[in-house]
Amino acid sequence: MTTDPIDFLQTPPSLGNQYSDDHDFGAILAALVPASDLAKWHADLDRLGARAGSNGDMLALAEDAELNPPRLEQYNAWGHRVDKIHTTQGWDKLHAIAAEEGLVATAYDGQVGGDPALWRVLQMAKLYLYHPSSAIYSCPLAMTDGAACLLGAQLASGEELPSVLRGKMERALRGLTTRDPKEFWTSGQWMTERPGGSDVARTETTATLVDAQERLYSLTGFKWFSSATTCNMTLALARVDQDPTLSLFLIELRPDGTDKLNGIEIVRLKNKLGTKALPTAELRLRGCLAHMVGPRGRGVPEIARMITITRIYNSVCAVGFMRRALAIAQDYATKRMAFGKLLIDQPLHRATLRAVETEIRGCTLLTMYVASLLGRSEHTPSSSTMHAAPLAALDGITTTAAASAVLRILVPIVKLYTGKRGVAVVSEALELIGGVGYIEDSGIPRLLRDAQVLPIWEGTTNVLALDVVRVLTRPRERDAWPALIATLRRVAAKDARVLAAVGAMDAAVMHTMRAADRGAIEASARDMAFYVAHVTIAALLVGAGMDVDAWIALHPLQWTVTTLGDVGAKL
Ligand code: MFK
Repeated sequence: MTTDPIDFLQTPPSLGNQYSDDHDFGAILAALVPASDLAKWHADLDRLGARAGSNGDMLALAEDAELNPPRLEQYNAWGHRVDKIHTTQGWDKLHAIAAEEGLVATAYDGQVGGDPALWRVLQMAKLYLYHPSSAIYSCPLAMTDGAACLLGAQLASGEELPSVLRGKMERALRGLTTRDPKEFWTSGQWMTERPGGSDVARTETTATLVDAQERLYSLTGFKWFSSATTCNMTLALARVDQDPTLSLFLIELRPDGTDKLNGIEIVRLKNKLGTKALPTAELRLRGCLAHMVGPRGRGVPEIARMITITRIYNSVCAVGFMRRALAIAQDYATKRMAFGKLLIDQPLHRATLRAVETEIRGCTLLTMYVASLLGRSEHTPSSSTMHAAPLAALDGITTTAAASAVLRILVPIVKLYTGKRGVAVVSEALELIGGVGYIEDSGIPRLLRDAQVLPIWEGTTNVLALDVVRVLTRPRERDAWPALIATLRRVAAKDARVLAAVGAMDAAVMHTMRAADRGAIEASARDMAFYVAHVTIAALLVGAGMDVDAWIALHPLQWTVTTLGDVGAKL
């Protein structure tokens, strides 16, 4: 039988099990976790990997959420203000799946068993699988986890709390970390205001004392970017009286259990470039009742705990998107013929796929290593983890303090690097698919639009690069850099080239920090951060026994000017 050429129809790409098909990810987990623990996690990860693929249930739910974006009903037929956000079944079911799969709970409830220092690795592995098929339900989960982390630390701090507030915090923590979809709470994180997205010190929202004993305040102001206003609670920054610094507040959005909002008006939903399924709103606060959490005037350092978590989520989401775009491009390359060969057999196409794969491997290893450090900053690792997890055995980070020091410098690095590379990698993969990759209902353009939020949300590339400079210069945080260098030396010990690159990076960064001109230091911050990311990833690849040559071919371990213009070259 012959085929009429005008009848040609391309077989579309499809997605298999997003866990078991991803060999690099398996190798990365094997470098971070003892084999016996990984074997116990296998069924859990395999099930979620199947749910996220073409034969699973999640993609149809995400499609429903994307095609039926949230709708704000501000007034009812009788003219009463109702401020109700309507979401679709797909979005609501993705909430339920997040709870059932323990996307947040895995890091808290101990259900997985084994060494608690490893729970974050499993949790972030699940997020990596869930996120690209979730229509960005991962965004509310990031804030939910950040809030759970912050409230948990506050409750455990030994600080005397008013009984009503303690009860509310405990109830919130239970809701944020449950696996029961009906009881599962999500949290917001209200920082951004009209005068400041990055410079949160410019917050205009004011807090007026209502009841000193209960630490109860009334908040008035305007929050400019509040994602998932469907959440149960939020943590918000506000200024008490004329305080020079901000305080942190816990707000229950609908405290009486009805739809009635707590002194909050939803002004409008944002019309964003991407993340269309996610209800992001502008809010006016008028007499919103809120409890102060943490010491007065310490709101920014308090919310920094939450930001650490959301920045790690951002990185996992970036590598999840990169991998998804590559998975589609790889499968397509085995189905699409051009110039007499399948794309996968075309040398240049294949080389481009390999370069993309190399970038993703490096980004994912760095991200999951940071997840392992987060776990070890929360729980002292057991001796069996330190012995049997290959990278932990090499890095020798056995205390929560040591893990926290390295984490402090690597969180802005991993966030800025993966956020930025995420857009480039997804764009490259889209190009590898060709014209159909540019067509809306292929679903691929959505990946690119959504990836573009990642270098913005939770701090832009420049803001994070300047955070790295602050860590390098702030006396209290100055142990972070030497801790990172010592770690990388241990991890890269087997490879003389990479070991030399770690030494050269230490010298170059220290030299830069000694420059008299603060402006010159700041102007070089971004290139420096990229350089640190490249060398750190090379060291981790050596430690994990993965292909470091391909990485170095892509990123020679030198300080290069990555920004537009020549600011870095002036140094
Ligand atoms: C996914 C879908 C999204 C939908 C669309 C959304 C679009 C985007 C919407 C947004 O606006 S997202 C929000 C973007 N904004 C940010 O993420 C905030 C960026 N700004 C920063 O990260 C600033 O560096 C920060 C607000 C954290 C601090 O700036 P400041 O006010 O200059 O504070 P400073 O003086 O650096 O630090 C104050 C204290 O906090 C210090 O402690 P001490 O008082 O004890 O010395 C710092 O050590 C501590 N601190 C600051 N950053 C920290 C930290 N501690 C730990 N980790 C950090 N990262």
